[in-house]
Amino acid sequence: MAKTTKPATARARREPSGPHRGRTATVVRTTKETDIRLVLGLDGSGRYEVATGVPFLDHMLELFARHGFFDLTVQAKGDLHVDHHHTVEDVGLVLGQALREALGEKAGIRRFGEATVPLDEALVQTVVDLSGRPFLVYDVSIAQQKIGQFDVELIHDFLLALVNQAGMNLHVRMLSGRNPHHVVEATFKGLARALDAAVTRDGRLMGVLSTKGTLAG
Ligand SMILES: [Mn+2]
Repeated sequence: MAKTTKPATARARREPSGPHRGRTATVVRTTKETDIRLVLGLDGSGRYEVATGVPFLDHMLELFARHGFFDLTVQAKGDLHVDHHHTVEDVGLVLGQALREALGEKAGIRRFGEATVPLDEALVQTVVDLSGRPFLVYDVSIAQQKIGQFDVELIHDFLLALVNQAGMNLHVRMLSGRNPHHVVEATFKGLARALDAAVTRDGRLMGVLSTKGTLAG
């Protein structure tokens, strides 16, 4: 009896495939609390493959990649039986390391970027300077402490870790907002848009955009 054979089907790949082009960095970091592998491509197209075990963080990282036109792969295994804190903070830390590494000497980049992003009632202004000097101003107050299982306060910790490792100045200012999901989502979209602008190369630039001659901090 003839066997029925299924025709081979071509499966569309949604995840990033092939080598990243342009400025990229791969960071692997393993501690007793988390095990993280992250690949960042600054000259990407917004492709992502994110699995941190924290669904709300995945949601934020995915829209960060999409709206910043970054290619981003994140695989994280953290001690989620303790809580989300180590995983969220360490993913921020590793993303910051990757950003710093991918930028290298920062020659030819525009350095500054800003975006004001709405989501319904929420409006968040995000300003970055890839100065090499870590500083975070996080002027966001949300009454509600949880987004589902996610502790809203962890966003502050994520951004602090990111800023410290990337060596960047970041101001996040909530101009209006009520729903924490909206506020945090507007923050990540704004961060993506501001960073996309700041890492963009300007053909007029020779070397780094600094009269000091360095953006190493
Ligand atoms: Mn959402």
